[in-house]
Parts: sequence; structure tokens; C-alpha cells
Amino acid sequence: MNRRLASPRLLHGSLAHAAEPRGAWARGFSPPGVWAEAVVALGANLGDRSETIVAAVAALRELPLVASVRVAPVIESVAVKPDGPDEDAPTYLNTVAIVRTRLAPAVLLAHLNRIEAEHGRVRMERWGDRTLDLDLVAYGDVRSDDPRLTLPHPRAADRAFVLEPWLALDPDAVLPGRGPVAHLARALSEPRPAPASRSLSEDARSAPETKRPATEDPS
Ligand code: A4P
Ligand code: MG
Repeated sequence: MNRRLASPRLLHGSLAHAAEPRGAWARGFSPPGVWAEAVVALGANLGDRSETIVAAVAALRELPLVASVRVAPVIESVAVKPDGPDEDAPTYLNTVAIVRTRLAPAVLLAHLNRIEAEHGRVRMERWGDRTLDLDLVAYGDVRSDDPRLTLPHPRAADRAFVLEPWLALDPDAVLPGRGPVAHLARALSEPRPAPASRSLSEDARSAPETKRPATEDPS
């Protein structure tokens, strides 16, 4: 039996595009057949943030084909906007949940989007303030570059508000393709090298190359 065609019985509502059985997105609708560990990032910076986070965790626990949900301590973080941290925006509460599930990745994402909608999530602008954001950070070792479901989440490695709670929950966590979460978190907490002045960079790049003698061992 074609399992991709069998999978739509798991679907409802916005999941109708499962009818396109090709590519990573379509594969994301196939039941994995085994229990997998999904990492979900939760964020809220509008409304009663803690009540929303608690309700979202309860909703994750009520999902079908979910065996367990472990939740990290909640942290408060400055809102990151496309231009950088925005001290004037309402601060976020963030946490991470590790969900043991047999829901296929795209089905799980559709449930996350439904839970966001039930908590009044409105999409107005990129990285805009929101009552609830639920991102699928990772799903086992699954890799996908489909914009509808990119796995792991493309910005997870750059975000302390994802890495720190994840690390608190699982000190041995690994972000597929990027390495141990502990290393990624440490790299973020280290001061970043400041870019040199433009003129210095240009001088360095236009400096004449020093030619090695032809006989020199290139190693
Ligand atoms: N999408 C693709 N892959 C995924 C995935 N792995 N998980 C698609 C979730 N969604 C994924 O998402 C935009 C599109 O990404 C969707 O169509 C989905 O199919 P969205 O939730 O509508 O919009 P968004 O969350 O604003 O976009 P994006 O680019 O996912 O934002 P981020 O990177 O999640 O950033 N600052 C603090 N302090 N704390 C935060 O939690 N969050 C954001 C959102 C910005 N600043 C923040 C925080
Ligand atoms: Mg999101």
C-alpha cells in the first residue's frame, strides 16, 4: 500500500495540500511508523503570555499520537526583529518542548499552526509581535529545505531563546547538521568579533599577494 496516499486520513482542514505526493513536504505527511522526538519552540509576547504558554503545552499534550511532552523552564527575552533586538517591543516568554510523537512532521506543524490560531495568532509582519509562535525546531534527524517546512528550523542555531531552554531540558541535545546545542549556545554567548572599518578591509583585500617560490611545498 502507498503510505503517502494512506496518510491523508490523519489530516483535516489546512492539511488538504497533502494531495501533492512529491518532495520533502509530501514526505513530511507520511506517518513515520516509529516514535520520533520533535523539538518545538514556544514564544509569546502579547496578551497573557504565561497563560498562553501553559495552554499551548496542554494542547500539545492532548494531540493524538503524542506519548509525552517535556517542557523546559520558561525564559524572558528581548524581542528580536529583522533589524536586531528591539528593546521597545514587548518582551517574549520562550520555552522549548520535546514531544515524543508518531505524527508526521507536516501533520505536527499543521497542529502547531492550529494551536497558534486558537490563541489569536495574527500574521501581519515578519517577526511581528504575536500571542503565540510555535516552531518545529527539529524532528529527529529529518532534513528538509522546503520553505513550508524547513528542518531543522533555519534560525534555531542563532537563537539563544531556543538553544538555552533546549539545553536546560537536554544537555546532550544535538541540532541536526549543526552539532551539539551546548556548543552552539556557547558560541552565541561569546562576544562576536566586531567588523573592521571598511577602509581597513579594503586596504587588506587590495594588498599585493606575496608570491611563494615555485619550489615551496604548498602544505
Ligand atoms: N516554516 C518553515 N519551516 C518551519 C518550521 N520548522 N517551523 C514556515 C515552523 N514554521 C516553519 O512562519 C512563516 C512560515 O515558515 C510558515 O509559512 C511556515 O510554514 P510564521 O510562524 O508564519 O511566521 P514567523 O514566526 O514570523 O516567521 P519565522 O521566519 O519562522 O520567524 P521566527 O524565525 O520563528 O522568528 N524574539 C524573541 N525574543 N523570541 C521569539 O520567540 N520569534 C520570532 C519569530 C522573532 N523574534 C523573536 C521570537
Ligand atoms: Mg513561527
